[in-house]
Amino acid sequence: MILKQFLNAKRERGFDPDLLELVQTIADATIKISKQLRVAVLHGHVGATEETNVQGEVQKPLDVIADNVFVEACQTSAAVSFAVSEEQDNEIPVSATGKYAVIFDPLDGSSNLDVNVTVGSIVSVIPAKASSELLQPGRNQVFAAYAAYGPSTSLVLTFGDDVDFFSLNADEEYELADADVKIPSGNAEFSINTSRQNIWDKPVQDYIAASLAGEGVYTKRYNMRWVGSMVADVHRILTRGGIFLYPKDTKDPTKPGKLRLMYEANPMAMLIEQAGGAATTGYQRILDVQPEKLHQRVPVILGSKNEVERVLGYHSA
Ligand code: AFP
Repeated sequence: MILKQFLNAKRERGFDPDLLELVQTIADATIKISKQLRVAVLHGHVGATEETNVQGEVQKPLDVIADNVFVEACQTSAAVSFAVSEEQDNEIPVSATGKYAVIFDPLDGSSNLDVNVTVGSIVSVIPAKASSELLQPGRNQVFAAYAAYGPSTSLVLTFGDDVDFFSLNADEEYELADADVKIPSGNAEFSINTSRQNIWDKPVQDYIAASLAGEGVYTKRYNMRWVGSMVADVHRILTRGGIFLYPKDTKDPTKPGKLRLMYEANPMAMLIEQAGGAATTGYQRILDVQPEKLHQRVPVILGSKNEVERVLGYHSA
């Protein structure tokens, strides 16, 4: 089944046609980005620009290209009130009659671009007519998705009922590869940047130490994987289980974690929960965090439910 047919079936089941059309537009934007990525080296689009974004991060040419693709896609849809991008300081007003805000990281993991490692796009859609309505907790999302640009291009999405996994076929159309995806439990594998170990929050230090030792409830010593593109790491966990952590640390007290709430943590948390997993800051369910600003950062711990519960056990000990 291709995405168009999947969305038609949703229409028949009473989903908002404007939202479904918007999702097709978002999917088309990711196909455009996938095509650009394939030829990026040949077009000299790797390396850095001379610009930095609102996060203070150096922009890559493909960050800018992907951002333009997303913003232009949003601008073609009358259903969109605002576009909010990692690459833009402020929200971009789109249509005065729009009812959905599209919040996105157009190209996540872009420091992996120069070495041809999987990167992705992450998207969240919330109901919002006015800019005063943008700072909503993630539980209000009506749609979340990521595209992973790897050996194949994957689109994984949820409308809040289940999680469906599409793969780009030879005709450049998204074809359903797996419906109602559920995260397996029991995969003894964690994903964390261990170079920051000495500054992690103490409960996370204790959890990782115990899982490495294979002590107590841990029946074997854990394995580690870290791509450094959240999309790739989350896609692996969604597929075979395990846990992803970018915890609170002591590096900079003004930054409670590295990842951004509204266009990284929230959409991933919605997908993970819908797939039967869990997502927390260590202290609160991610989807219940009340955003105070668009580019807010938050600690992220997500993956197989039993594993996230183990980490939470160290926080409440
Ligand atoms: P970039 O987009 O700057 O490459 O950052 C990627 C990211 O936001 C997320 O996708 C990764 O999980 C995380 O940062 C990697 O962080 P480290 O640089 O600490 O490995």
